[in-house]
Amino acid sequence: MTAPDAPAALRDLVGDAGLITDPAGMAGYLSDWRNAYGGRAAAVVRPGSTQEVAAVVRACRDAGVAVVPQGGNTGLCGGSMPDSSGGQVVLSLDRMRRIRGLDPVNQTVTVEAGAVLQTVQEAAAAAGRLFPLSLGSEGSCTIGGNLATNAGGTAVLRYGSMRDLTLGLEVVLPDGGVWNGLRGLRKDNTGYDLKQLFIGAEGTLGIITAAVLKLFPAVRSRSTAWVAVPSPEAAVELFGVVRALCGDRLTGFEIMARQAVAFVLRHGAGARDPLDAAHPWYVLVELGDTLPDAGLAELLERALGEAFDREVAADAVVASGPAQVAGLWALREGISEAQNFEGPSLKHDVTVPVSSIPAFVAATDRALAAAVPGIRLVTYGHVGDGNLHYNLSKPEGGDDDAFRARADELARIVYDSVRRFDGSISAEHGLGQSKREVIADYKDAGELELMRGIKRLLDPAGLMNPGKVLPGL
Ligand code: FAD
Ligand code: 2HG
Ligand code: ZN
Repeated sequence: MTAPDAPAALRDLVGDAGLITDPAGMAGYLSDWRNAYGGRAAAVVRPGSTQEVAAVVRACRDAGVAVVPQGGNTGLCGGSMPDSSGGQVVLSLDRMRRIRGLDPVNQTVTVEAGAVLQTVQEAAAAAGRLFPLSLGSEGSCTIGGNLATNAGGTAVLRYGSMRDLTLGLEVVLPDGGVWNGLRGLRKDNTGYDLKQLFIGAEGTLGIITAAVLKLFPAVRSRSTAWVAVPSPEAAVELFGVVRALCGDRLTGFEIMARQAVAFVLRHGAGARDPLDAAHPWYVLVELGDTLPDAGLAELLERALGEAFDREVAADAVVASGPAQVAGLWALREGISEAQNFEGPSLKHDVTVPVSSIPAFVAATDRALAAAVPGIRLVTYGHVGDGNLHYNLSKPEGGDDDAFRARADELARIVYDSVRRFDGSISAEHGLGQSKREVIADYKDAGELELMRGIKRLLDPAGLMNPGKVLPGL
């Protein structure tokens, strides 16, 4: 098989249902959800089983054809897109969506990589359990993509990111062999923890076909508040107050600059401001407990009382029912989409220690405002994890192309500031193609060389998602 005759050879392996070659059918697989990245492909192949994935990978390896794994295509760094050559094959997991088993006693669920996150959450709920990963894209993103990007989201504070939620993996390796590491063990000290190599590798080391994931007791009561705070410093102090009082009941702590909320109020269907006056910053706080009558509203009121006494909260609303809870979360989850209506969103998914957030935001905002007077700073994110989405929109009425042309310069401003505060330039979205060159300037050269060594060992021909993650490879 060579790139030009790949379609016919692959059809023999996966059948008609497993192969798309016509341009209209492939279109949805060849651009990402906001049209920020696109590519061309020799074919889109959709295997229906692990054995078929292995056969496809073997055929591509023998023919020297590169393979680009793809899940729900909701990633924000172009990791699931082929290049523009038309010679690569996109391997979609969208026919591998089965829940292979759920063990309520072991508190685990075994799922195929193409399963949509929301269906896994629903399967857990039906069994009286919780699968806690929670993202704005959960109706489309897949477990394979969540694993390959080590997805985070809004519940990391309490439950950890995908790395922490995974006990076992099944992976098709770049040579077409299958590694069956589908173990549901919470303790296994028999050498290197190989699954962690594939989690966060963004498809550069192999194709994840299934996983054993951790489940937790269902959460039976929640209390949610929308809090206006004067500054990021106040938000961090509020975090300390709530955490000290509520401990592990604190499940979410999200910060939003007024600019981010203003975009949702402008573009989000039915969005309305929960408070009478505008404030510079907001925090969405959520408590959860396994008891149905845990007294969370009283606990939250108590924490807010302390926050008002310390003047770290200016105003607040505690949601009075599920509709209001959903409305508050819609304001937070709607930011990513709302920002798209305002021209290009220059995304920076950064992390610094929580204690450094106030000084980091002050310094970075100053530098960006000096570089582009009138720039709109759409800063928000998982502040309880030290993770901010430092997203930038052009000045009101500005030109899209002129703003986009300054993307690299503005990224440098943000990333240099991240470095000064001992942070990382990717907290949860990964490197994909967007950050694969710039990472060379912000990550230790020795660490990158170790990563390249692992890549060469597992994928000597460099055919597994080339052009992603690793600079210079
Ligand atoms: P894709 O976009 O298809 O792929 C992502 C990467 O994983 C690519 O490199 C691809 O090659 C690789 N990959 C996919 N499947 C496999 C597989 N089976 N084996 C090996 N490699 C594979 N991310 C967060 O972390 N936190 C958030 O809060 C969050 N919120 C979001 C909100 C919105 C509205 C959107 C659009 C995105 C958000 N994301 C968030 C980003 C994105 O949803 C996640 O990165 C998600 O985990 C990607 O899953 P996917 O199935 O869409 O993967
Ligand atoms: C979120 O937290 C996501 O909403 C998306 O990680 C962030 O669009 C973004 O930049
Ligand atoms: Zn996020």
